[in-house]
Amino acid sequence: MAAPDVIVIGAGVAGLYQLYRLRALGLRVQVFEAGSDVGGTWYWNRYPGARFDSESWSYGYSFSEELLQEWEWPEHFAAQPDTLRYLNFVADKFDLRRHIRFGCRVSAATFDDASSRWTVTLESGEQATAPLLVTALGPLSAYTLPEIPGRDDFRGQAFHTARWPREGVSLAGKRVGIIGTGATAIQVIQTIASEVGSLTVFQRTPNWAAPLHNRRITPEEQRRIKASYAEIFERCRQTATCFIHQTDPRRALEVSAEEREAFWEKLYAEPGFGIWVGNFADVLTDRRANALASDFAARKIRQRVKDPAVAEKLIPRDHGFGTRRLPLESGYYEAYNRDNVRLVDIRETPIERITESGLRTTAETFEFDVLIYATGFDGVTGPYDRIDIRGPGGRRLKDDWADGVPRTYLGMLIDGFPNLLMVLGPHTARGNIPRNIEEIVDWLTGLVAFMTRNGLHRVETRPEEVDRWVAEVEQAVEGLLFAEVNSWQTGINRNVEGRQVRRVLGYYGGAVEYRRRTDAVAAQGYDALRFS
Ligand code: NA7
Repeated sequence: MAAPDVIVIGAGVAGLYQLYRLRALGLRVQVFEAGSDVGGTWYWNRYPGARFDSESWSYGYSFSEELLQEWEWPEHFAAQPDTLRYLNFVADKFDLRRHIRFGCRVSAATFDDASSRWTVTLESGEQATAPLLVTALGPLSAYTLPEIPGRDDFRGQAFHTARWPREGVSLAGKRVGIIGTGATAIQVIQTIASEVGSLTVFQRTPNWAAPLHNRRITPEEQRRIKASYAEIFERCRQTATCFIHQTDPRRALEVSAEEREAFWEKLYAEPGFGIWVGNFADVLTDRRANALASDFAARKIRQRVKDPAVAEKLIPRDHGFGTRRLPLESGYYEAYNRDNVRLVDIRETPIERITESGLRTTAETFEFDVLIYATGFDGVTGPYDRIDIRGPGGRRLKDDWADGVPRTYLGMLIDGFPNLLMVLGPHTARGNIPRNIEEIVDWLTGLVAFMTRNGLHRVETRPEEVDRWVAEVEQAVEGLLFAEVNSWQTGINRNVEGRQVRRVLGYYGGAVEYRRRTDAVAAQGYDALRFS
């Protein structure tokens, strides 16, 4: 292939669509992907039980009516194998693979000021150059392992959930330990509990969780879904999170106790994130409203978990309902009613070390055949940290984002790093991720088309615009209870040095406002940017 016009890093949901759009402009696009195939998040996260918490029919790409009509989601919340099959279907249908090189992890990217070109270096040492560089790295691709002494000593099988072996793992009858109780662990635990010999869950912080209520899509529903995609996507465009669920305008504190309770019962019985992002308007902003919602969710846990001591351990005390990403579950709490499942609170009895045959807490020794690390990710900025990105004069992105605090323009460009375009980088609106991705890719494609049309070779931010955007991003989280809580969404990861201080990693003014802002910049001929 002749030298590319654009290098894209990543062939997940974002990279595939960005490739499709840039190629349609007539540009030569080279994608580098670390995995051996397409799919990104859905390629790596093959752990048992991995599936959407978004409605499948609101998750797929919206850009091709033909694709929408051809593809059939089997379930309302698709499992990982179906999503991976979908992304492969997309790659084949639009003949994307020939632009992608697999097994190519990018280790560095350097901008040459004189030629205005990026040089990308792969781990193999091979290099490629192009005027434009698009990062489609995924916000949750830099997985992290806990720093527990003896981690390499374990003789059984051990893996992070994001590196679940492609060939699968036989768990039948095995003694399994799992560290972590986030959204991932919850999916694993409820899925494998009935299959394994024994399952020991090591919990540091319990999370609130609510029922997913997944089921198969009937043929009649399939017809209806296919006939109403335009309305579905329009509905997603009108919500702050791009999910189909719209915040209820009522306030929990203003309605009667009966009305409140009835609404929460209804939400608890309904599929998806309604109970999180379609709740009363004040649940995620008002401490008293949030406490009432937390009481409701705690009562549900007590009803579902038979052993009262275990139920109490599963109830979060350090954060309110919905202030961390709400995991959706299918029988998670009932898993603890099984004789072969045990919950170990490692705040009471911390893990001292991993041993050859299992692990040791301050109270007990455990033996396992398989040890699962469901210990999360260095979110959003982590993937950027793992590439040595250098702008003109050797300026390092790691220095600019000192302590992992990002500075961006609209979450898509970075001051001092010309021609670097981020898809779903820090400071963008995030929720139902493919919806956010499509909008960002469309915007970036518009920018590249504008440059091509006008013979412009270089795009940069204006420092004052970056200052303004960063200030807006910080302002947008004010008053949101989630900002006061430790989670990957607030930039905390105790397994990574320098990730102990909360950071603002997204634009939380909502997707509608984000779209209004980004559309305005485009409508004004990208005046907010500098070109040459
Ligand atoms: P999360 O939500 O970050 O969860 C990670 C879990 O692992 C969480 O329970 C952590 O406890 C636990 N953890 C991490 N490090 C340790 C150590 N050292 N010891 C014990 N426990 C530990 O990641 P997920 O993969 O579940 O979900 C990520 C996103 O993917 C999710 O939000 C969805 O959007 C999809 P902690 O809470 O830090 O005490």
